[in-house]
Amino acid sequence: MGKGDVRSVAKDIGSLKVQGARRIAKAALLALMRAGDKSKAKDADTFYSDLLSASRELAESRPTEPMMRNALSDSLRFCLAHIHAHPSREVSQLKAALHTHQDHILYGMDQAAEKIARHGAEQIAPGANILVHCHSSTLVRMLIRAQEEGKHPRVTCLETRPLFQGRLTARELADAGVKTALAVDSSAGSLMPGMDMVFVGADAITAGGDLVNKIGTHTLAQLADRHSVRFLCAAELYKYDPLTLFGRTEPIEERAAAEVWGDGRYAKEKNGKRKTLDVPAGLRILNPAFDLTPARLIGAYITEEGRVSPAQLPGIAQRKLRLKN
Ligand code: RUB
Repeated sequence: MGKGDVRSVAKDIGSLKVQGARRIAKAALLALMRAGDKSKAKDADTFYSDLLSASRELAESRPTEPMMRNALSDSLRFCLAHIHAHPSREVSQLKAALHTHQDHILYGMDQAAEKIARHGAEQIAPGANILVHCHSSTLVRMLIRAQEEGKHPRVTCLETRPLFQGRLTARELADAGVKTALAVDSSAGSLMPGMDMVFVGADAITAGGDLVNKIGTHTLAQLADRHSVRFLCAAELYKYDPLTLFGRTEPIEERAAAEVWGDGRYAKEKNGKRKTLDVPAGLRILNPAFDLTPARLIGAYITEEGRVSPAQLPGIAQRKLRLKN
């Protein structure tokens, strides 16, 4: 099975070469598809266990990504169901059926993103001032759609330390002709009174309707609440983490200290070259990648099924994931 491919995609996800829940889920699913296609297994059981180990390796690349886990689990479930339903079929037939199913998942993700863009654009008033955080492909698509519909939103992107994904958002929006500004994260408090809405993406949504998204999202939600600014989240239902229904706490990824310490102003010149100052002994650097915004601070989720409240979302998502009828 294409282990190398799986390993390198897992590495790209872990290093944020591939970032954002949707891109991560797609990259992981494509890696699993390629791994399945290349499998040399002669029987269905071996094929399934190969698929399972590839899926585990991919799922472990970033801990706070239920969209990836849901897409991988969907493939595994399909594979098992197919083996049970057709025990005498050749591995080649199983592979072909799985491939078709995975194509279907990928197509569904694109359709969902398109629907979210349409539903989200409806929420945007002409000329609205919108504050956004980090880089969400779902949100970017929606803002560009609003622009194409003639809404001409004015979007302010927060830089999103330490890895500055907000700059990526700013570039994509500016390239698409959206009126865009870029601001440092700590300006959020002073910018908030001038905003009509805050729009963010999602990495995970819990059974209680809480949102896990890029660190700083919770602060924005509190500020929005204080200034009576609408706080919305663009999220495909695949972001729901079904395990939280059974008491699992969504893990918050802790990333490397080097991302925070970096080589910003705390760098010194040495022989004409910039050199990062060493981290002082005993200094602990905190770098949680995500935080949790409680459901009560979220105005609505914009999903492929339309605008839903945080209380409604878990039930709707459970139906989509076929956890209930
Ligand atoms: C990205 C992030 C995004 C969500 C949603 O964090 O928090 O808001 O993943 O993205 P990171 P999308 O850069 O650490 O992956 O809408 O593309 O799924």
